[in-house]
Amino acid sequence: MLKVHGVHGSPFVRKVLITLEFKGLGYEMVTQMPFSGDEDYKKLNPLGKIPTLVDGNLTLGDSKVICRYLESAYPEVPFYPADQAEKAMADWYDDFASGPVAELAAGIFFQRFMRPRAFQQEPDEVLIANIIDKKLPPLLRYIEGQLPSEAYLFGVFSIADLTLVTPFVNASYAGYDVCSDAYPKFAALIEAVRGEPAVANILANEAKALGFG
Ligand SMILES: N[C@@H](CCC(=O)N[C@@H](CS)C(=O)NCC(=O)O)C(=O)O
Repeated sequence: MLKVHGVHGSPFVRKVLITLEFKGLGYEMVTQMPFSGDEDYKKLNPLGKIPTLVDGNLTLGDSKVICRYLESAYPEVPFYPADQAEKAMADWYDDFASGPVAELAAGIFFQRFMRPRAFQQEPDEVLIANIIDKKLPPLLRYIEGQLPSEAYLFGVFSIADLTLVTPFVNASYAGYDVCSDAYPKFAALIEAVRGEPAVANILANEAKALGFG
């Protein structure tokens, strides 16, 4: 059986779990905390990052690589666009959202969600304001400009939509929601993606794991 090493709450683990759920693939989740310095885990993934996928003899790190592999190895329920240009755009959105966007969303999440809970520290609201007021808006304007007037990027729900949305699930746990007045298409996309059955199922598991459910 496929194994995913990671924990709920990571935007990267979430992306892999939703891909598996969407494709209807069974898997086992092996709890692995990030930043644990676990030397045994580093034998699977020398970077120590989550997620890692194990499929028989294959061990893969990096959520984008994992989702790409799942699409090639288990193509019955496609989660990537078929068109080559759209597929390339999906990869680009994945890099864009997993890099700078996720970093900023994680900044809000870390300050407001993790710091009080894990370290009993107050969030740095100056740093958060700098992210929300200065750093995020150019990236959000780019996303808004990429979106069609209705529904999903490439007609039907795909990894491309998921990858843009998943960092903002973390930001929403920390009380930040994309403003629907400023970014109406992206706010609508986030709602639509959250309503997809595969996403709602994983978010329900995540809510339980994080103590919301
Ligand atoms: N590019 C990687 C990023 C994974 C990542 O940064 N995961 C975080 C948890 S959300 C992590 O494991 N951080 C621990 C570390 O950086 O040592 C992916 O897409 O899987």
